Amino acid sequence: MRLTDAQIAQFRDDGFLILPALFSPAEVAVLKAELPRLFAERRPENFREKKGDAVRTAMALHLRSDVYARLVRHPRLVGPARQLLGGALYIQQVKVNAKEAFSGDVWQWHYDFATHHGEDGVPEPLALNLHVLLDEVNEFNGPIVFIRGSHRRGAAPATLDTETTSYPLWTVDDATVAGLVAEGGLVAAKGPPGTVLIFGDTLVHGSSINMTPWPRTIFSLILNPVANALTRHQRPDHQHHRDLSPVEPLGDGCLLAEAAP
Ligand SMILES: O=C(O)CCC(=O)C(=O)O
Repeated sequence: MRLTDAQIAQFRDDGFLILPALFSPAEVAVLKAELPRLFAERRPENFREKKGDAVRTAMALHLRSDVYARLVRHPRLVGPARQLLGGALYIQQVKVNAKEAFSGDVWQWHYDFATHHGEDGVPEPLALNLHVLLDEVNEFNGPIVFIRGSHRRGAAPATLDTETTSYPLWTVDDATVAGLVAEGGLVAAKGPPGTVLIFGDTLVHGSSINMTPWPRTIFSLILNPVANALTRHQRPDHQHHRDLSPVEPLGDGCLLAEAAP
């Protein structure tokens, strides 16, 4: 899978790409079938919502599931990342972010590099966040909202918020968000299951609560150049993996290969 020149130009301009239905319904079904078992596990990699017991984010899935071990090497994710970044990339973080029906909580306005730099000492904002929507995401069930062009501002001021949700996050203040929104506007990252989102490390984004009857789960893979690796190890491995082996893509049919009889 290769991005077109127009898609690369759009990524550079907007700071993100939305690629509808890149994974098939059969592939998404294989990915979703793993989640009940993974979410049921009581372990530090599963962060639960502040209120209630629902899983908010489940990490290190490629080390907990053969299916996700193949997804992190999928050419439809690794191919575009290599095109945009070049060179050797390591698997920095792997998770599924869930928003359960009626209760999925907010992700405050933030950009990922604030955490990658502030917590892990990553030198430059080069990492890419590659998402696969595992449910239909619409305007109602808590889509990720991007501030178009906000990546161009670079690293905005950020402060660590340990109160709002169960997951500590370096967040951007309201005045900065207002200015960025006035300049670039907002885009809700909606689409059918299998849609891929790609966004960079300084793009400001967030999502509101899910007050609908429709659960929303999204897979996220962060790939970072080996040459730009973490320099601090204060967070656990599942939040920023220490294995800097360059990721090598598998074949395009890798998700369905083992599912076949
Ligand atoms: O799942 C969400 O709504 C937000 C996820 C997010 O902000 C991230 O992966 O950086």
